[in-house]
Amino acid sequence: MASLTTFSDEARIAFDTLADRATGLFHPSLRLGVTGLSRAGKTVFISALVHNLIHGGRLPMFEAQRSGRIARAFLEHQPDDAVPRFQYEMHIDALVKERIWPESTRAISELRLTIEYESASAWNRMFSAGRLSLDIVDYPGEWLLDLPLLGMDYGDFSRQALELATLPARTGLSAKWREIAGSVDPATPADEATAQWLFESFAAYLRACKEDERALSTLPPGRFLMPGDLEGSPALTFAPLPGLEGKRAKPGSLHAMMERRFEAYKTHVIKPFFREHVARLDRQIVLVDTMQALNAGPAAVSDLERALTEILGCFRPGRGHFLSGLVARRIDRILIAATKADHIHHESHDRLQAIVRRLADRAIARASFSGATVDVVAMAAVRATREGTVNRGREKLPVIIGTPLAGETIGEETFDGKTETAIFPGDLPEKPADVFKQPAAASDEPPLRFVRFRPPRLERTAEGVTLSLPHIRLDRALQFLIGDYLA
Ligand SMILES: Nc1nc2c(ncn2[C@@H]2O[C@H](COP(=O)(O)OP(=O)(O)O)[C@@H](O)[C@H]2O)c(=O)[nH]1
Ligand SMILES: [Mg+2]
Repeated sequence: MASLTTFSDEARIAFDTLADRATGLFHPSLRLGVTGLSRAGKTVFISALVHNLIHGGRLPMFEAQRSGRIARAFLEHQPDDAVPRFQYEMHIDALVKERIWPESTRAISELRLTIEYESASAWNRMFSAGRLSLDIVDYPGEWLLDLPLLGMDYGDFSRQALELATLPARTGLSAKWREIAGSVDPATPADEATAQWLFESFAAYLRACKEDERALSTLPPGRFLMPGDLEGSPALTFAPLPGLEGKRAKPGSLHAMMERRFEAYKTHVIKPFFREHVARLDRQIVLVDTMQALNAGPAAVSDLERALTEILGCFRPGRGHFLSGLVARRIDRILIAATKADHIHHESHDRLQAIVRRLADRAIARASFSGATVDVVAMAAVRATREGTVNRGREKLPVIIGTPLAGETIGEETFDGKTETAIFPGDLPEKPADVFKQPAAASDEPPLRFVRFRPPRLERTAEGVTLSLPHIRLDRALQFLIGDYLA
């Protein structure tokens, strides 16, 4: 007879789960991480996902919903008392009642959605309570990009920061900070005012990169851009120093003070975040604003690819990776989602998806990464536009129609936030590889025409029931992320 000890750990966990289910003592739960850089669309995605599940939205590609097996979905008390709750009701009020986009969040938050369903198989119906708790964790992608710092000491960090700051795209933005940093001697006695001064100018440079329209990738430390609740603490008041090669920090020096704070940042900020949040996730969606990168050009696309490579490495660190000792549970499915696809015509959706596929494949090939299934999707969590065609001469142009936000402009025209308008958004390249190439004739026109639209007006049925938020391919995303748990 096979003994239990021959089971692999994973089989054992599966066995435990089945036993737990059979005794009915345990409701299965699934932790879904939602990340992406700020403004990628995390808040909108979570709000739309929950709203569509609670209100029985149109989700034909989400099998459990299509086949009518979902009895109900409702919000419950979240399992972690120390994590802020995702402000679902507030965000939905903004979207649905006021037709404005919800305010962006700047830290981590969590929401538990419980789904009652009938299993498709008789076997599962016998063992499962037909109840799944989905714990959705929203956290800034900026924090994730900090993880590589765990593999560095203060000297490495300083050297790398200087290297990145002197790349052509960044020299101008970093000039002020480099001048200040070059004017202090690392061996001078430690002094709080100097530390503060260096930190301020370094953080200002990081913010300038973030705001730059060339869509430069985000540089660590992530909390310098998204501090959360640690703003002003010593662990967040440091900066890289130039010219440390081969030098050891003298006790009491500025160098030593910065080094200690950098180590504190790793110990008190990065590690707990990774251990308490990232390492506990079962599934992950990474939202990327691909269209913004496409508009900014090939350098921004390569930057995005680099960020994806780093992110994938964090989710499934391979053997010998600096994170491998910190991981208990491993993410087995990752969805990379290009958001805001409602800005382009559906004829371009497959092209957008092919571009993301290409980015993901290149990132997977380069990352120290294996074992998780990665899929991609081009989607809009909330669809703010409809489609139409406009005749121009003999040509029929595919257009999108929506209400641009007040103050948005195209050419000479400025919109008032009330008027609907048709826009020809432009075409994405047919061959995904082209997005990495510099266009033959450099033109000033970005490839896509971009306006931000107001959230849509919700339609009502004849009986006056408000329908759920419209979307593009949100159901596909759901099927990949949680479909198998409801089988
Ligand atoms: N049209 C459209 N705009 C979106 C969508 N998702 C996000 N946005 C836009 O992107 C902005 C940032 O989204 P948000 O969810 O707050 O980003 P977060 O910082 O990642 O939480 C919003 O204010 C919207 O203008 C979408 O599905 N469709
Ligand atoms: Mg947010």
